[in-house]
Amino acid sequence: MGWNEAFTKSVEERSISIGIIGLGYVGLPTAIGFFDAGFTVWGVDISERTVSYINAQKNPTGDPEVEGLIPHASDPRWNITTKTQEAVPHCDVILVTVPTPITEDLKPDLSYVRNAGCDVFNAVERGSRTIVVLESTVYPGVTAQTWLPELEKRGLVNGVDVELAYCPERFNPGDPAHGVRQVARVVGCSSEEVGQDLVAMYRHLTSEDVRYVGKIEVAEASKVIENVQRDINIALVNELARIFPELDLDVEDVLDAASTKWNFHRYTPGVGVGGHCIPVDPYYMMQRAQDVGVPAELITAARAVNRTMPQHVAQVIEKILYTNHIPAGQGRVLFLGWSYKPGVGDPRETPAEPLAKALQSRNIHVSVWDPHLGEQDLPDFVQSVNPMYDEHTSDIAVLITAHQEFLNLDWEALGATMKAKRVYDGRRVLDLDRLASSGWETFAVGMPIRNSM
Ligand code: SAJ
Repeated sequence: MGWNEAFTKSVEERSISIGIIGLGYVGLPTAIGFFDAGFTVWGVDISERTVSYINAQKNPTGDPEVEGLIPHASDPRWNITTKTQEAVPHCDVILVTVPTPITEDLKPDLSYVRNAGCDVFNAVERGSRTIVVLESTVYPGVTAQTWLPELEKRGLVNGVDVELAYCPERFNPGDPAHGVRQVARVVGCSSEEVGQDLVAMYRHLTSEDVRYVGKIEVAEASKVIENVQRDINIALVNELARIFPELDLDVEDVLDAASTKWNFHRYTPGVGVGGHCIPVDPYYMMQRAQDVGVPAELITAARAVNRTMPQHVAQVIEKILYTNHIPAGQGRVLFLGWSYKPGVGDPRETPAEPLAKALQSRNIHVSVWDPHLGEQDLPDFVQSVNPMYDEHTSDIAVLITAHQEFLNLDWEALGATMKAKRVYDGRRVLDLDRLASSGWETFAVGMPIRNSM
């Protein structure tokens, strides 16, 4: 079981078996994708709940991409277990799709990657050249730094017992146009032959381009800078959203004008940057730069701008309440949304949390309405409401997440539940002119505070 010269032919014949370690937002769609492409799949997750949900064909993640697509547990090509050691002996290739979060002190947490590697290496057959591919987002050097020592401890050799490779996941939650079957991939591997064979395999998963890019570190670096670039671009517009209102300019007017230039890349200011990718991956790059003594000044500064956006917005909201003569300690705010991005119920790293905390520290009460999240998904220091039914008497509604439900909202109905018809568009997606014409006081991130006070 593993790589050999006939691997490409085995891929074409679908006679190889593929293991996926970690069946979350990335691993489960990947397992289903390779199953649908005709391969035998062994999926592993440490969570009994996840494994039992999948074996009952129930969606364990809430990710719409897998809804109704989980194969039946009786299919011999579909094997789901909590035991890595049960799956590994059956697999020629093992993909590791486990989380790579950051710690409280903003340092990379590689424990999931290390532990998953150890579980695989403990069960791999010596001399099998089992291909082990890390897909989680890391920084250049992590695959070697984290896994090679574990191989050495077990007397295993890369190129003899295993073939290590890296193929970053590029999965966009809640975006059917960019699921695991529709995104381009890159493969890094110290052996070009193995790398090219992995390209052949991944070409059965995605309809987009797949290419070998050289050694593992090239692929690791490409993934992390994709998200670093995005964080920096968003930080620019968030910084401009703080500057232009002081110049009595609406940042959105300026960005719309600038966007008429052919190579201006349009981003949108907001209450902050959430998710398990964009606000996390830069810390991986910063760590690596620090390791080699080259300061990542721009990356660090951009992160600081985005991370403090909630505090900036809290100051603006406090000012709005104060200038509307709402006594300190009596202000009430209704969050429209909590999830870090529209269309999904995902609270990970959501800027709503630091914003709510900043408002609470100013004795401002926060109620939250997010149709994609339940009360159990929200922290206990906010009040979960559905304003159409629950008393909340808020002084201002703050749009946190551009869920479709809020873009199509019955604003008259919401207005009737508010203490005053006041709205702050934290994502610059509302038609503020239309709202103003129906009696709403309108405010927004990056917009000068013009309305009558
Ligand atoms: N955001 C802004 N302004 C923008 C764009 C995003 O404030 O102009 C905020 C969002 O509200 C959100 C956060 O940034 O809170 C992240 O948004 P995102 O659209 O980047 O969504 P993610 O975190 O799901 O990013 C994923 C990433 N995909 C992978 O890592 C495989 C990212 O690389 C993709 O570029 C992104 O989806 C995408 O293209 O939508």
